[in-house]
Amino acid sequence: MITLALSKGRIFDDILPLLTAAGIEVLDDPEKSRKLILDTNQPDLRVVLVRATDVPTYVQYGGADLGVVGKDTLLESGSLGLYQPLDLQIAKCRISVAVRQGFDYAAAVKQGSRLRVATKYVAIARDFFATKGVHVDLIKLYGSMELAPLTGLADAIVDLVSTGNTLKANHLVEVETIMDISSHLVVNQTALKLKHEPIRKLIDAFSQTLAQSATA
Ligand code: PRT
Ligand code: MG
Repeated sequence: MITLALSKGRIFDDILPLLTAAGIEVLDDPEKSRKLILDTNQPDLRVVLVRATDVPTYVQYGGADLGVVGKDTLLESGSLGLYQPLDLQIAKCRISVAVRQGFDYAAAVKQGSRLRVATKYVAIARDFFATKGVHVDLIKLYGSMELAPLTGLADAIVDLVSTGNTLKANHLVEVETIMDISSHLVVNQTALKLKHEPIRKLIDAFSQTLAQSATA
């Protein structure tokens, strides 16, 4: 049995076409069912639904053989010795610095005073500002980062952006892109050895589809 860890929402929705192209059909709709273990049309493949941030942990400890996870989550968790064979090019977004409209970010950075930055991505933010030589006080949040600059909790946030609509709706502007983000396939190293054949088959099926859509 091969166990694939996915998170509900955009990653699940975006991986479906890749699964379909590989001949895999998930037999339950996670938005309708409360099941956490979903069967597929392949008797030896099942899907487990976990929080996006828990996917690397499940795969690291073998609770799942493979998983699909955003590069943001992987970088933030330190990637834990997982084999990362494929960038699946799904759930694309970017991780950016944003501030309140009218806040002079360039001046704040140039002045060399400490910038207060709120984020869920403390490791990514620390690396980014350290490389730039900007002194920051990082404030760890678990959600609604957009609120931080509006309430005076922070000068800036580091958060994921896709359309930019959420920033706009909260009178925030993106001032720097830290990196582009997409979701990657991660594989448990032991599973890769012990279940080499079916896992290899799945990786090959995904990469074939990706190669086809790249040339299409
Ligand atoms: O939501 P939950 O707390 O359960 O967990 P999660 O946020 O870790 O999971 P989920 O499903 O929201 O995100 C999973 C992965 O999707 C992330 O790790 C990213 O790699 C990827 N992804 C792609 C995104 C976005 N696009 C995205 N837009 N994750 C979050 N967002 C947020 C963004 O920060 C903003 O708040 O969605 C909101 C809408 O974005 P705009 O710019 O389109 O308005
Ligand atoms: Mg979310």
